[in-house]
Amino acid sequence: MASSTLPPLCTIGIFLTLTALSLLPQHALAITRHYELNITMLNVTRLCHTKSLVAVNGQFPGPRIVAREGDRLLIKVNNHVPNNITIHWHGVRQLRSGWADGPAYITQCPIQTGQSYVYNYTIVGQRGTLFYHAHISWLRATVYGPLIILPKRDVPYPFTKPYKEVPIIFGEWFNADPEAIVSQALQTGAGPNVSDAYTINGLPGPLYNCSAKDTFKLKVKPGKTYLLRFINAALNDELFFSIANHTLTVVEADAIYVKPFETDKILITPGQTTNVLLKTKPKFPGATFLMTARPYATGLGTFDNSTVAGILEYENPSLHSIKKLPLFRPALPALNDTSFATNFSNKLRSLASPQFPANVPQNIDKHFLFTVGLGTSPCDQPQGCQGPNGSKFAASINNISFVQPNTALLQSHFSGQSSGVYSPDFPFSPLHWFNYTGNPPNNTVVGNATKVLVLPFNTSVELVMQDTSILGAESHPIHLHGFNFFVVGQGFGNYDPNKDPKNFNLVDPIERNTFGVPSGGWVAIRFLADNPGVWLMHCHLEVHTSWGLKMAWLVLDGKLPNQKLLPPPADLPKC
Ligand SMILES: *[C@@H]1O[C@H](CO)[C@@H](O)[C@H](O)[C@H]1NC(C)=O
Ligand SMILES: *[C@@H]1O[C@H](CO)[C@@H](O)[C@H](O)[C@H]1NC(C)=O
Ligand SMILES: *[C@@H]1O[C@H](CO)[C@@H](O)[C@H](O)[C@H]1NC(C)=O
Ligand SMILES: *[C@@H]1O[C@H](CO)[C@@H](O)[C@H](O)[C@H]1NC(C)=O
Ligand SMILES: *[C@@H]1O[C@H](CO)[C@@H](O)[C@H](O)[C@H]1NC(C)=O
Ligand SMILES: *[C@@H]1O[C@H](CO)[C@@H](O)[C@H](O)[C@H]1NC(C)=O
Ligand SMILES: *[C@@H]1O[C@H](CO)[C@@H](O)[C@H](O)[C@H]1NC(C)=O
Ligand SMILES: *[C@@H]1O[C@H](CO)[C@@H](O)[C@H](O)[C@H]1NC(C)=O
Ligand SMILES: *[C@@H]1O[C@H](CO)[C@@H](O)[C@H](O)[C@H]1NC(C)=O
Ligand SMILES: *[C@@H]1O[C@H](CO)[C@@H](O)[C@H](O)[C@H]1NC(C)=O
Ligand SMILES: *[C@@H]1O[C@H](CO)[C@@H](O)[C@H](O)[C@H]1NC(C)=O
Ligand SMILES: *[C@@H]1O[C@H](CO)[C@@H](O)[C@H](O)[C@H]1NC(C)=O
Ligand SMILES: [Cu+2]
Repeated sequence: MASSTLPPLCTIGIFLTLTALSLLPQHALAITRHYELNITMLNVTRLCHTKSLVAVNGQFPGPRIVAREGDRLLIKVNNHVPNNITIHWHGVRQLRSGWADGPAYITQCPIQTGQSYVYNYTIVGQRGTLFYHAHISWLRATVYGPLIILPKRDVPYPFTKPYKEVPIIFGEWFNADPEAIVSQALQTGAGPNVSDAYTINGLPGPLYNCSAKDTFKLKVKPGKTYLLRFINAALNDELFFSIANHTLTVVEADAIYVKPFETDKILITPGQTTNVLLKTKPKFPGATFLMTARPYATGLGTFDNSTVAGILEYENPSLHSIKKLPLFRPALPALNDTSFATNFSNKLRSLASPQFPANVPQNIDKHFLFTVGLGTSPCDQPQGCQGPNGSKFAASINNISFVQPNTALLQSHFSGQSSGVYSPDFPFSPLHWFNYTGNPPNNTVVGNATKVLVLPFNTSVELVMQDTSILGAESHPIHLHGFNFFVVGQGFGNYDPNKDPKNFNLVDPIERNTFGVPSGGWVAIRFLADNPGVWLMHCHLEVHTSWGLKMAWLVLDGKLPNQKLLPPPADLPKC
């Protein structure tokens, strides 16, 4: 019954139950949506390489999950692969339901082979495009899929009603096993092997060898408005994207409506989502246009600089009368075009309407300054290491490279057994000042620890994240679990606490869950710590996360009953 009212998005393995029908007004029907995700091995061939990869329900990318704002989701994950697994619902606020967030050893122990776990959470105050992905080691390379939150029934979009909605999810294809790649890199200390292709909905497209048949095609009718729901699920690369001869209107980012603006290119970092309207031309029977994506890369390391392409194809009403039109290819910014990145991110503003206000914290309780960047750790291999000067690559926040514990932080916190698991003394600011974006210090060795930063319930936080030039300045797309944040300011060089706050936008800054710390610069964000639990914050370039560019916030319970973390579900996996 309820599923028939969804737009024509396919809903796989879903059945619905209505709860508390009599208690709620018609527009606020609380629906529980059940999904089952079987994690299984799947043989997939791309670029003439066949490999067995970890997939969801025999699909690659994984199936779509669709819900409406206000719905409860009960998603049973069954692990049928040799690897440990967890799933993260990227961007979902998880109000008081931190047990369902998913990062391994932060909010839960992994679901081990043969085990199951039901992720149980409600979508509160969010609508738009998000995604789910594995949150353990590099399994998210192949375990990911769209998570689409429709507005409440009878609540329209604040933009033209689209004729059709199409998720477009970017990924990275490795001919080798990504788990072997990360484990080799962490052992040798070198940068990990780069991917062999980028993908659109799992398909590399015609610009790669042996790949033309694996091309994403978007078939459109002329004169219609399409809502394209972009998701960057790539492991290690920010991406530029464009469709030849077409303009896109950006309307949403990270499931937050934005002031619409037109552009012919977008930039999307791993962990970000962007909804755009594509208005097709009035008539172009049989015409085809390429859509392409390739990286925005700022670091010194090597990266996959290849280009994924898909095809926008106008349907052909009279196949016989039209001769084949040429295929147009879009122009993308240079691989290192930081000024495009800056201009693009400056265009993103919250809609900030009465219905969708931007609740920017105005009075700040706590100010923090975190450096984010690369570094080294000493070689621990008898045969030597292949990182900088024979050391190993590392990465850190405030010079602390996060050490993954053997048990989940949230469980240790909840049970009052944190001793020996984590310490609550993550530094508020760098312990030593240096010219963060100037000549790097000679000593690049990072410290390592499992530390959390403790926040009382409802603390309003301003955090400045400062890139460093150690081993090269680099853009770091930082993702915060459990919250959205407002991006109130950004700039290049070192943050100046006396001058820069004057220019902060406290009116309509973009609100999102992932934002790139500019290469060689800083970003200031604000959020209200109104969600008790342990919340990971990390670079969404998986290589940097693996090197330790992550930390966790511990938000304490509030005094009122509805300000407390709920108890863990009975089936929460054990370590
Ligand atoms: C998951 O696997 C179980 C047991 O193999 C099967 O009964 C169920 O239909 C599968 N669910 C989906 C959504 O594929
Ligand atoms: C994948 O291919 C291998 C080798 O061809 C085969 O042994 C295996 O059964 C296949 N696995 C699946 C899940 O189809
Ligand atoms: C899901 O979580 C809610 C809130 O904690 C709880 O009331 C409900 O019983 C849970 N449902 C299942 C199936 O565990
Ligand atoms: C990484 O690349 C190197 C050089 O091409 C190769 O020797 C090595 O086997 C690759 N590692 C993995 C895990 O595929
Ligand atoms: C594609 O194949 C050709 C011929 O085998 C080769 O020269 C070229 O380097 C390949 N290109 C890529 C991107 O692998
Ligand atoms: C597409 O754009 C190219 C380059 O700007 C232009 O030469 C061509 O005429 C355009 N084609 C169409 C069908 O608009
Ligand atoms: C991509 O990288 C390869 C290998 O590092 C290099 O040879 C090639 O010139 C690069 N291509 C572009 C377009 O930058
Ligand atoms: C970008 O790369 C080009 C060469 O590919 C180089 O000439 C230019 O200086 C680079 N720009 C920046 C800002 O690094
Ligand atoms: C930091 O380094 C930059 C680049 O070398 C330099 O321009 C700047 O003056 C330095 N700042 C301070 C405070 O030393
Ligand atoms: C770094 O090393 C160089 C040469 O080895 C030395 O001249 C310089 O003073 C050192 N800088 C610092 C900050 O220690
Ligand atoms: C952590 O730091 C200690 C020194 O405090 C060092 O011995 C150890 O190798 C480091 N571990 C890692 C994983 O970097
Ligand atoms: C899976 O996780 C458990 C609990 O943390 C751990 O003991 C085990 O070694 C892990 N297994 C694999 C294959 O990583
Ligand atoms: Cu990073």
